[in-house]
Amino acid sequence: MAIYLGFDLGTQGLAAIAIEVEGERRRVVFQRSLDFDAEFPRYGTDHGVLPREDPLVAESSPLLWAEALDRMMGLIATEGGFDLARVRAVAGSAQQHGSVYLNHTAGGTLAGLDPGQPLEAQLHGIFTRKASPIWMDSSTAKQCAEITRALGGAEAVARLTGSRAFERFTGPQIRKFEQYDPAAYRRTTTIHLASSYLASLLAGRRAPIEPGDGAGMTLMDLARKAWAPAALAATAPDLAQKLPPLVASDTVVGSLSPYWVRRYGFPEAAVVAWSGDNPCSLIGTGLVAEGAIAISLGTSDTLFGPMEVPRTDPSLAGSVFGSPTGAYMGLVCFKNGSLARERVRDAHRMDWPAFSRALRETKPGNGGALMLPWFEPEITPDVPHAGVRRFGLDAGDGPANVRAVVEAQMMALANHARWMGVSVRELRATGGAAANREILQVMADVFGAPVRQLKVGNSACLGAALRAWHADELAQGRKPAWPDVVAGFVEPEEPAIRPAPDRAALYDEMREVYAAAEAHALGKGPHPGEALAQFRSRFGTLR
Ligand code: XUL
Repeated sequence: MAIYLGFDLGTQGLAAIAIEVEGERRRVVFQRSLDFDAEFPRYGTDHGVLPREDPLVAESSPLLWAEALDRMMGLIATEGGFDLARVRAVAGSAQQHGSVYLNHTAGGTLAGLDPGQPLEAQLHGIFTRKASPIWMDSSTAKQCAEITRALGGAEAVARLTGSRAFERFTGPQIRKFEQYDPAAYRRTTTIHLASSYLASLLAGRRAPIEPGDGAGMTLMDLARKAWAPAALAATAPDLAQKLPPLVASDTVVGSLSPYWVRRYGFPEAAVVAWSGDNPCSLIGTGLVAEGAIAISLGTSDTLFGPMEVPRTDPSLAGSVFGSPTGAYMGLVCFKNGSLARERVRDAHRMDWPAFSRALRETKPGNGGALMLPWFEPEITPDVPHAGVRRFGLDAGDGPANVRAVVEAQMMALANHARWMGVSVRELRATGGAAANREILQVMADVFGAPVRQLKVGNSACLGAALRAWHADELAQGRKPAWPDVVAGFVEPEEPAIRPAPDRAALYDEMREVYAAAEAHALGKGPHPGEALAQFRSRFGTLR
């Protein structure tokens, strides 16, 4: 029976999954994750991010990612519990936007890796930039403004690429690199995304980029799924020569290189183009047709759903990426996800059970106490400098702060997803915090819709494995329909977490108050004091 492998390079760790498929028989046979801070302490990362003085800069190490991939392949070989010869194809998911910069020696090094030596030890000479900027970086406001100006304004950029120029997107990051270290930029022969870099390590050659992840670069013409010459010209010189080609998401880009075959005994299985974690999660949550949305509660909180034709967000807060199905996906991304929840948990010396208890023991609406949870600069809305705001909320009141951070996150998700125009009948929840039913209860109440957990918690990793299978079927001349590919893996768990009917009016009103507080904090509206007082007079007694 065939086995397909999926990897997920997250911000804080690397995960892998193996699925077994034959006809109607589908099951997960192996799942494992490696935490960067705990398992690879010599890199000195904090939650997967290298220490930096400038709070706007966020970088990680491409060597760490390679070492984690090597360790994971070894674990699959020794602890997978299946005959490696059964592995037919491998695909991956990676945190989006992050980039890796290689010199002219990379091709030869990757093709000639010595299976007797660890991978990481052989890669030191291939980089023109030691650290990789990642999606949490918000240091490129200047470059975003320059690119936006050159392309005729933010609306024009969004029309062309699916998103306005965001600071974390790869194009502005490349421009910054070229401006700060033009000599190293000139020495760079290939600029990879984290996804295409890891696919290259597996295939032993330069792997292409696919449109799901390519759309997060401010460099791709979304409608044509091709590099946009005007965007490349607005970003950095000679960029066209440095970018790998764009290929369809279901492309087999090579096979596992001799390194993996000889070092661990893998077969020459197909390596399928890697994609971003959000596009892979779309598949792993079973969202292969328009009309439903999922929320991923991970290092970033994201809300996403499939789109047949791209509709861009008039407020320019959201993004449109390619879907691995060949269609599109809408996405809203929040930087203050799990790390903000952790900050509140830690500030009040709680563990996760105590955090959940705090949610159970506090009342919906929090008696009109409100938080803007900007522990880090925020992506949605655009908040360039960190700063938590509290309205009627005592910073020392642990349980109230727990409810405030979760209610704020859910209201922000709901408010900023309106542009996608999807009437939410049901939500699928994924990511680490989706295991927490109390958090999902707040989600259900705020959205006024049932929330379903999924059997496989890491939907990005599962989505990668399903993409491997789908591409392998195509390569053999079959035409598997996406609903058949995901069937048996993505059915939500029963029972759903249902919204309490008496909370609908409360959260409808509270979402308006939250929007007013947000607008005020951004200098776009009056103090929400009056709106809050009205809300408290109607719902405050619930405390
Ligand atoms: C999406 C985004 C994050 C990263 C990390 O635009 O920046 O979701 O993909 O998960």
